[in-house]
Amino acid sequence: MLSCGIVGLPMTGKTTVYNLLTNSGAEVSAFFSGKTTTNTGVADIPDKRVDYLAAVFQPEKTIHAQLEIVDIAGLVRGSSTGAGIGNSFVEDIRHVDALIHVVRAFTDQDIAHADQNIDPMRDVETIDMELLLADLEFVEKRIERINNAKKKTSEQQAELIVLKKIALELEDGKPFYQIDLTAMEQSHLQSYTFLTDKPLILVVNIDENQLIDGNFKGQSDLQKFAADRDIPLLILSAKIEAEIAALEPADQMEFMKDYQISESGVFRLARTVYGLLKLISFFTVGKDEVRAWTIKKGLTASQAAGKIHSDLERGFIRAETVGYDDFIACGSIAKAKDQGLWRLEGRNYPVQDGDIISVRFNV
Ligand SMILES: Nc1nc2c(ncn2[C@@H]2O[C@H](COP(=O)(O)OP(=O)(O)OP(=O)(O)O)[C@@H](O)[C@H]2O)c(=O)[nH]1
Ligand SMILES: [Mg+2]
Repeated sequence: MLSCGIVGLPMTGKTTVYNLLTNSGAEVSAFFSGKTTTNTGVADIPDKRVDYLAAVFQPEKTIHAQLEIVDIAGLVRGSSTGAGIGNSFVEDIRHVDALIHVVRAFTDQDIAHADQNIDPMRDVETIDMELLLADLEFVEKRIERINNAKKKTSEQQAELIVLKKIALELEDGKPFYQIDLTAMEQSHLQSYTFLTDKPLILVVNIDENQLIDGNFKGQSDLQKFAADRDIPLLILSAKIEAEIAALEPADQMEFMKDYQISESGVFRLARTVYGLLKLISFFTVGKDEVRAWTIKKGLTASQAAGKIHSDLERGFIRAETVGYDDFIACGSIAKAKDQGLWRLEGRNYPVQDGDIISVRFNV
């Protein structure tokens, strides 16, 4: 399963966002406790198409696409120089596929800010720096480990040269994704991942007044920063969304209308992650189960079949396929067949977002 890590300064609403995404009740506290608990959970990716297919097929089980979400404690500034509780727990998100950075814009006298006043742009830069320092520390540890080896293999010697080059660049303030590396150099890094190499989404957590105003202090700077770097920026109020999520469905709609929220920010967030990771969904349908499967865009029919079961890839014959929109237009598989919209696709067919697929196979 693909995964996302949530980062940010302390007390920005990370765990509140995590709870919304994963529908769980991890502890949020109004004071900085210094605890470094990491929460791990699974988020269903909301998808109206899945809900519709479930309404049509009335299956026993409906399974949405899923993402793993990892929520760590707030990173503190300057921990590399020994400040506060340190940031070693950031290693809990080294394996994730993307990062969600929750930035505080909300004002609340009762919730202390790590840097006293509200300044989203500064906070984004602070966290960028902490991620970079975490990468530097990671590289330095590997360098030290190789240096401590009694006898270095030629492989290790080559790796050491690459690691030293990266360390110099990181020290210069260059995030990993901007460092030029040859294919040869990259080949020595295959087992490593870097925090400053991961796709990133910025989530600005606003308060009620800012939601009503449609603006927060520093918004245009942040929007320009994100646009220049091609970083998706989402603005939402975690607190209001949490209040809405606690209501009965009928009241939820009412509440959202009041705030002129057309769609839950957490829905938007889940969708943005999906887009950022270049993921698409295909569906399998039936009486027992309607299910969304997540694949990277561009996978072929036989590779997609392999996601369901390795036997389906090995013994792949054909993928019986109908596009979601075609299916909706026809209303049933039988009608789609009548109208020639139910296609037989071969193993190299690139699966499209929304394809409803039934794999013919033989093992
Ligand atoms: N006023 C206001 N308070 C919020 C909002 N989002 C979260 N909070 C409050 O801020 C406090 C911290 O929220 P958390 O979600 O635990 O924040 P966190 O970023 O996970 O904090 P750490 O894990 O300690 O770094 C809680 O009291 C929340 O209720 C918001 O949008 N507005
Ligand atoms: Mg938290």
